[in-house]
Amino acid sequence: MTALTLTKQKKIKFALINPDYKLYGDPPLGLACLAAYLKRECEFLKIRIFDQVKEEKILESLTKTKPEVIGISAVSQNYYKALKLGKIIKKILPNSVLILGGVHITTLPESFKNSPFDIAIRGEGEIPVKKFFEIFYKDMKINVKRLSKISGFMLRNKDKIIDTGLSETMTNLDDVPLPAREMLNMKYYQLPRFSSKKLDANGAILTSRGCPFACRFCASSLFWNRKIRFFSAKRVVEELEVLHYKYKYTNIEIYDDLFSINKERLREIVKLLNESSLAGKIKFSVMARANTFDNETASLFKQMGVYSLAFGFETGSQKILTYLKREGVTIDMAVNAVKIAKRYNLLIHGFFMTGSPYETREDMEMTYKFIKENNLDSAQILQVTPYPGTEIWQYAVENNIVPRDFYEKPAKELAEINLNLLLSKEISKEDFIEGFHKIQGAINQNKERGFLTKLLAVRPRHIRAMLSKEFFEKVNSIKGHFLRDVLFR
Ligand code: B12
Ligand code: SF4
Repeated sequence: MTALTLTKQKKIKFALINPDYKLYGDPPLGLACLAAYLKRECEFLKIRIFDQVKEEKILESLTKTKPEVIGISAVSQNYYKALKLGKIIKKILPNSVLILGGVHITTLPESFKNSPFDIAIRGEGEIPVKKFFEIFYKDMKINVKRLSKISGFMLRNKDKIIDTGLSETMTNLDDVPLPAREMLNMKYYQLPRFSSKKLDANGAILTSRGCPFACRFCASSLFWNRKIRFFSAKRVVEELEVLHYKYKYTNIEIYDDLFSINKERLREIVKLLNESSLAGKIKFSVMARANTFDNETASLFKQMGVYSLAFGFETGSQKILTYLKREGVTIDMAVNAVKIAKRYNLLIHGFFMTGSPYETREDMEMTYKFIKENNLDSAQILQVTPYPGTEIWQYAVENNIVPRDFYEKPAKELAEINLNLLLSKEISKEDFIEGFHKIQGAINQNKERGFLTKLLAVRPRHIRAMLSKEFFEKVNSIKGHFLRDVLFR
């Protein structure tokens, strides 16, 4: 790699790529936050985000514009795509600096060694990437000596790999500007969805970063170093105004792992929202955690305009719940959370997982019963997937269920059973399949009810949106995903 040259007046071109191309995708808010922050902090940058762009088109554009720095974002599930794209980019643009960021490399840093990336950023991106560009702007080459003193970097020094650990995080999240949605392909995130209340498009917002808990299957708390930080209530309402007035969303999904954990902030959000011109104009769906959900939270949700709650119930078996989420979380808390939500007339979606270590057919039966008895409005069951860095991953690797380079190849589609990934030794494959289908049967009964109700809500404008050129282009490119994505997400 040779040093690049740049006249001082010229801007450094920085391309940021989300390798997922998916019908009904979700906006990559992490990239949009990073871009907004860099735009403000590094005026010498010319940033472009590639989201919802096919690989051929990305490569065509990169070849033409030759950005000095190219960054790819990846969670484990799409790491193989980032790897493939990175290898091609390295061949066609050997002088561009290629950076990898996101959850995968943060939780499985060993992936860096045999990858085509020059640098990787581990953890929150804003501070290390800003520092990288401040140094890069002066030298126009990777200054390993200086970068190796900054946290958050993986670097190459001849044959050696340097890992400076997790990045420094922003102390005040409000210092991150509103996500640069104007740089995203927003039209793809404005299609009507069957999962929304009236089939409108779903907007998305993140009002905090992190989680203090330590569930054995979850990479999130690990990524954020088991800490949680919040955007202020004022900043949250400001972003909601943009989502509603600029992007016309009336349904908004709050992506946070634990939106309601800070009650004081929740009260403030409800107050500010109801005092603003947005009062009553937005319907929200949020994630909630059963052991932190109570009457006051439900009441605040109701006042705010929340109509749907998603709980990670995971299982109906106390033994498996204690294994997955550790001590202190009980099935009774889950049952109680359902009762409270119903009392406040909130729709309840339950996430469940099965195939966990130590799970038996009897444990699966308890999950089936939980779904049946609690009369949830909708639910989803997925097979437990080992994500790097988690205890479940460690178990899967130690028991030779997954190789360490598992995510370098395409993973099997979700919603399909993958018997090679069955983590429990206490259940036969046949019993697992039978149990899984039984649980899915209970869920589908609910889905059919919901689907028929929603069909009745279809309006001409939804049909018009679905008949758009882009819609068909995307459907054609991913036929297999159509029904699941459009109808049942
Ligand atoms: C919202 C969310 C979703 C949404 C939207 C995803 C999206 N497009 O953003 C939905 C519901 C669609 C979703 C789907 C999935 N998700 Co998700 N999701 C989240 C969640 C809750 C927040 C993500 C987020 O926006 N974070 C906030 C931003 C600021 O962080 P960020 O995106 O990581 O970006 C920062 C840094 O990583 C870095 N960075 C990111 N990219 C780059 C690139 C470069 C070049 C650089 C330098 C830096 C950099 O800078 C950013 C700013 O600081 C996280 C958990 C969490 N709280 O983080 C899980 C999480 C990321 N999801 C996870 C998973 C597993 C999935 C799915 C695979 C689930 C599934 N089984 O289908 C899919 C994969 C979809 C995909 N391809 O991204 C796991 C990832 C685990 C792993 N090891 O990969 C997480 C950590 C949750 C968990 N329980 O473990 N997800
Ligand atoms: S599953 Fe939810 S509560 Fe558990 S560690 Fe992950 S984000 Fe936190």
